[in-house]
Amino acid sequence: MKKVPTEILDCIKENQSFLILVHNKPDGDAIGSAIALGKGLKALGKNVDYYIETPLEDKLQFFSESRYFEDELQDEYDVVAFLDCSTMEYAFKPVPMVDARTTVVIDHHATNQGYGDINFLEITAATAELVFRILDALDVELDPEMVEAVFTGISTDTGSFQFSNVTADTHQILSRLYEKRDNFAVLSKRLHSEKNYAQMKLYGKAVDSLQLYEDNTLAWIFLSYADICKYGGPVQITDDVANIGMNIIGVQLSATVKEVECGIYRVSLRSKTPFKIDVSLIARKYGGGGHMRAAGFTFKGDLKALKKELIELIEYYRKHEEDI
Ligand SMILES: [Mn+2]
Repeated sequence: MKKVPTEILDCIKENQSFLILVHNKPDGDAIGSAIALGKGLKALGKNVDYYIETPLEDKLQFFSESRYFEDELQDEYDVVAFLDCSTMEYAFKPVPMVDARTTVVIDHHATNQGYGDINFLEITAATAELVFRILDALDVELDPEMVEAVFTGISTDTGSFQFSNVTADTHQILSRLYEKRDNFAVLSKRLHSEKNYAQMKLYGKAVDSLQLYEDNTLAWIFLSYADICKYGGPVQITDDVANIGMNIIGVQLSATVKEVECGIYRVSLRSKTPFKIDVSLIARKYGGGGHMRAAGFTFKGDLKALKKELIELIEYYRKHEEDI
């Protein structure tokens, strides 16, 4: 494992009050990193506050430390730490922003330009890896909840260790976590597989609606407003519903269309390696956003025309395969 920059370690040793921030709609890595670092700093005798958007996703609602996420803040901190935020805009911040004598950025996104006074930026599988290394360098003993927090961060950002971002370092850290505890089976299941009854039924409905087009390269999933209401409402749709199409052999592009109000659709697009289809092109055209492999937008209009557009996108990439 590479060394942690000494500026980060000195900054922690020399300061007393810390505020921890993460990105909007916090995911497992944001929450895991925040809790591991926050509790680690507290173990060193520091004063720590969090400012983190709630409510958390159901699957992340088990950390007792999250009871401090809505505590009142001070006007000023020695250090404000931004975790897992590729830009400062992406962070969930108090308004007005508190004063910070020093800002620290700890992040693993390739696009991070380093907007802090001190930056610890490295392309790792998860920000939680960087937090683990900081705590290790400071000889902080991880308590059971910190072990779960680091595991949650790494496990969620690697799709349960299936993504291409997993490295030898990732597994070295995992090996250290397993020394602290026998197994992570229950936690893994909670983070990746478990659903409530309504979510599972909605998942089944999504599978049932699946259609394939264009030599089975386009997957199309449609959930009507009535279906969504029947099985728990619009907020209950999980990421794995959007990934159903991607798990079918031969599919290159997958669209999951959810009717969030009568005639208004939320569309999630996914594309699969090694096919070079940039789904963010379509999302941006309709005022949405995202990445090459995962993007989304709100759509009001003729779904047949949208389907045709996706088929044309696949055709375009097929024709230009060589020169892309
Ligand atoms: Mn992350």
